[in-house]
Amino acid sequence: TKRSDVSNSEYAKFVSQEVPRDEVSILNSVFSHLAYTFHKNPSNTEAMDAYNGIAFTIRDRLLKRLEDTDSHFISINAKRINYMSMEFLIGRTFDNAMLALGLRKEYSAVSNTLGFNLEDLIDEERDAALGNGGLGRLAACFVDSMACCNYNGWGYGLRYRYGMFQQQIINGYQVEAPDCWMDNPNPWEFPRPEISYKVKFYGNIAKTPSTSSGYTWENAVEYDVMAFDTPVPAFGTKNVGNIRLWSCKTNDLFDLNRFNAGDYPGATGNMVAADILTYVLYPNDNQNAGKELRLKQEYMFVSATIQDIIHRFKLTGKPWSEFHELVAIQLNDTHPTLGIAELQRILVDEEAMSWDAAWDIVTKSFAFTNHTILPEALEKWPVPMMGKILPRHLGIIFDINLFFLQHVEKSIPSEREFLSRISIIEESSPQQVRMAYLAIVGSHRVNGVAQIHSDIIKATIFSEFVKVFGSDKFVNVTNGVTTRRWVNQCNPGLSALITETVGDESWVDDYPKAHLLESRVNDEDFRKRWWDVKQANKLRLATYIKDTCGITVNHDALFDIQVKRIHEYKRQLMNILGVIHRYNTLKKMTPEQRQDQVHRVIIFAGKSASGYYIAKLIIKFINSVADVVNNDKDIGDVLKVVFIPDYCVSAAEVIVPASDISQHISTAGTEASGTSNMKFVMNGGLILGTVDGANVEIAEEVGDDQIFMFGVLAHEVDEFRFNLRYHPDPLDANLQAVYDTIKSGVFGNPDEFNPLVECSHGPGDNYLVSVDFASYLMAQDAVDALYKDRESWITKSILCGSRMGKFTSDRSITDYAENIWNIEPSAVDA
Ligand code: GPV
Repeated sequence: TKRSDVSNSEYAKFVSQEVPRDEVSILNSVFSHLAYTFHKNPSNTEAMDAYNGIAFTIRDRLLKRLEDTDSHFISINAKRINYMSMEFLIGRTFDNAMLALGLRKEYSAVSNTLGFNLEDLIDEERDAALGNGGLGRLAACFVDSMACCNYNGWGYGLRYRYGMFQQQIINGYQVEAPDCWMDNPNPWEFPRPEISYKVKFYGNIAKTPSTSSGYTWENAVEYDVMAFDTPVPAFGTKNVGNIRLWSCKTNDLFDLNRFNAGDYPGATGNMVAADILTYVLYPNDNQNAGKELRLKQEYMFVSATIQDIIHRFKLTGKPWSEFHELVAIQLNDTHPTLGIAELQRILVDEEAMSWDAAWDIVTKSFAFTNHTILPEALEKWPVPMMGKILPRHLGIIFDINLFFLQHVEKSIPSEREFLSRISIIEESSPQQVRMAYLAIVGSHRVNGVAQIHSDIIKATIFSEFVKVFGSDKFVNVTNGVTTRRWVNQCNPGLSALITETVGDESWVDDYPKAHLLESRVNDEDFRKRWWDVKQANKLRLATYIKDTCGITVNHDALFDIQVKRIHEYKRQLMNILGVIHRYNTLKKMTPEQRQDQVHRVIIFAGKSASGYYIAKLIIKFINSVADVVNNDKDIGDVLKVVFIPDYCVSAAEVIVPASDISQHISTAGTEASGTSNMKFVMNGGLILGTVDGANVEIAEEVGDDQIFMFGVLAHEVDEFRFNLRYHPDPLDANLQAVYDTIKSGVFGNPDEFNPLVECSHGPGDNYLVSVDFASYLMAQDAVDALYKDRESWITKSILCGSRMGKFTSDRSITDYAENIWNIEPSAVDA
């Protein structure tokens, strides 16, 4: 008998067994991992060991499902979505996986048997923080939803050794420390050394008749890039998703001869050069730093991914003409746009395809999501830099551009000016490659992430492309968030209420069912429990604040929360100026009047890009104001200001369920969507926001009355900016009083904070803080008034929570599947 026959039949028997789900079997597998994976027995098992031992048994169970899912999709030749993203902000996996497998109770009992509380073990896990903010978290929600909705979808990204930096607050200032998340064993990844590809940089292009395109890429530096798979647990289905992350193999780059000669730096130089490619995630959100190493990261990511996609496609044995029927590639912003040039290069240089046939495949496979209109975020690469690192790709991009401009000239007779405006190459000095333009030209669909944003990109930054390609190429897919993590996992109290109302847990992957909550809005007992759940979540956050900041806050106060990346356009500055106004107002009152006011805890959290001077100054300013307010005996509990350090996914899971109000107050037209706004409202928080991003659609769904909206509208912004520059109105008296307080020096040296004064009024006020300030304060007054009327508040909170069905990422993914990917779901156990 052949080895394969024996092993295949035995193996078939083995894998057809269900992995046991009972407590005793689970406990035994935990013992086995403790003993044989980690060299531990129950007497020397610490919390970290217990977490690892348990997590590895979950890992086993996930891997089984991952295998089953993969075989299933291969067997039916399913089309696959390849979601390409430089960021996946996953956070923790442990709790999420237990809930997905439906084994949380069993694992809780097993933890107790080992002498631990499951909640404490959950806190042993380090966040996987491979992303900056909304864009990276969206990618994580999307792979969750693809798996949950039974789509054949994989995420592709980079395995950064250091994720998003850890933020310390020292003397009020942000200080960055490396995020050493790989120091512990990671139960959630599977190294796949057998899956590796060569990725090339530098070198030169030679004309050779031997290739069909006539070009070869010579003298390049080559690296081996290898895969690490991260299974994505899915709730309510046996499908499991996958995020494939790339990293360089470095061992064979060690130079033994140099080492033997005593040249240690020389011996390891090439290893370091390869390793450093995936050392760090660039900590910029909505900002393009243009660093050479980042371009190399992007190309390494893109090249390995496209090669992997092609490899899988070839296994199907189908002709190239069917590539786009089996492969969809979604570009999460422009960061993976080089994939367009890479696929074209492989097809024409290595697969001997004609330019036009290759280009047809490329444009039918790729689609592009835009996440911002902020000019400083739009990626551009200098032509000389790209020519040095990726000479062949630069040539291909010039050709793509040439054919594109020729097409435009033919179809719409246009002047040179028009052509230079839409050219992929910006004629600056040096020339620059406009990545968003390349992404549009190389894709069959382009989408924005909320209706207002999709409308704005068509009318502004991409308007010329609408003329060229027609309006239908540009679509909207409003963002969403996974209800598995952002309701079921982070808010057990609320989840129990929804489950009781719906009758079962089906709402977790069918979120529109939460609308049934509305039927209980007049039920006294239900209303009380709804309120109690919020109070319990606020108590949990108060404890977290005590532990992380040492500040005692009263959980009966109104919790007013703004947590997100620190950015001028998000206007944390307007928030803190409003806090100073509140402080001034309270100071003028008698003690009796003060006690009569709504007590508030104002909570901030968020990281600033390390080189973003104003954002860092805003953090210092918030902390300086907090110091004064929190230590003012007159104020006491009436007002507290808190800056929670090191905002991250696991912190958000404690913060989000605890809001009464959350603020989403970007200057109209600047926030593409926002996604935390959705999470807060799902968890029964009301929002105070501008008419921007997804706030607009949230208001449509929950009703204008349920939401506190203020501020100028997107189409008015330009005119206000113009007026601030040339015909400024007199300054609002309240804002002037706030500036006077700052200038009096109560918050510290006023010179230090002067740049913040200068960028919040007059010609420096790019984000219209001074324009919106008065209406912002009015909206805040309305919040106070409503909070005093507890019954009305509870009604609004329930109505909001029940009407958020649209904002599950399952709906977003279904929109993508139907309108962009043209793909059907298929369950592994169906
Ligand atoms: I471009 N976004 C982000 O987090 N980082 C970025 O570099 C860029 C965009 C965000 C937008 O700012 C949010 O409005 C949006 O909700 C999110 O992407 C997901 O679409």
